[in-house]
Amino acid sequence: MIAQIRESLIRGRAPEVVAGVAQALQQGMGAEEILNDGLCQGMGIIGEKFKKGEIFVPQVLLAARAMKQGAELLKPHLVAAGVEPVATAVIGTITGDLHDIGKNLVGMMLEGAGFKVIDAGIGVKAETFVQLAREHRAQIIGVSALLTTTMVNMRAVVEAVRAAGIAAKVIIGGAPVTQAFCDEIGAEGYSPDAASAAQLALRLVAGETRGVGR
Ligand code: B1M
Repeated sequence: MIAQIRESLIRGRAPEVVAGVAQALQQGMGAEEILNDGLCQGMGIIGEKFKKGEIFVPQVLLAARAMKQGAELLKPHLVAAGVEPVATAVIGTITGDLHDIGKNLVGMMLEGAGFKVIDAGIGVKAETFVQLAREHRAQIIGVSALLTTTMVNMRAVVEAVRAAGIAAKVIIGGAPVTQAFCDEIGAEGYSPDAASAAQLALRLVAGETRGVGR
């Protein structure tokens, strides 16, 4: 069934993906398994095909739409309901970058871990992250980047947070981002996936000063 979801996603068939996800949930499959082995792996294959020039932007967009609709169905299963928020997190995709699927997953996982999430959207400037963090008294600022050309803009967020003197901790992630890059720009943490980003945020809120998502 997971293979079928992946295949439908690769073909960009959103209704099939939604039906597959619904069926998998009905049969008792875990939401994280469906997300990671079905939807995320499918998008990974799309990325490979795009890189090799086997498919083009329209097909990637169709797959992205299918991914979003499938993930939307999983959201209630990933998010804890009716719990008092542990803290507030502002999340967004860095300026110049419009990839938002990973960022949206991070948002879902943070909500699942009990955070109140303020989603600043895509193409978010450093000043906007700071302004929202101040306004909402956020303890975490989560920044996503998918392009090697935009990840460099993450440094400005760290610098703006320091300059503003706010207490929020900056965590970063996205396909090209690494722990070494995190250390280089002085962000408080990096994590390779959405689930570990939420765990990292929890540890930072609990008092850890710097961390790595595991
Ligand atoms: Co784009 N794109 N894209 N794209 N796209 C990539 C990123 C690329 C690697 C494809 C490739 O060549 N193989 C490549 C970047 C190359 C590079 O920089 N070295 C690329 C390119 C080149 C481009 C354009 C320039 C193409 C063009 O126009 N010629 C263009 C740029 C537009 C822009 O942003 N200014 C572009 C456009 C697009 C679409 C609009 C068509 C679409 C985005 C749709 C959308 O997001 N709404 C798209 C897509 C879908 C992709 C790929 C295929 C898939 C990305 C994705 O959603 N993955 C991608 C290839 C790839 O990554 N394999 C590609 C699924 C998602 C769940 O994973 O976002 O990595 P990801 O999130 C992961 C982790 O990274 C992590 O958690 C998630 C998993 O749990 N994570 C965090 C993410 N953020 C985090 C934050 C954290 C912690 C963890 O803490 C805060």
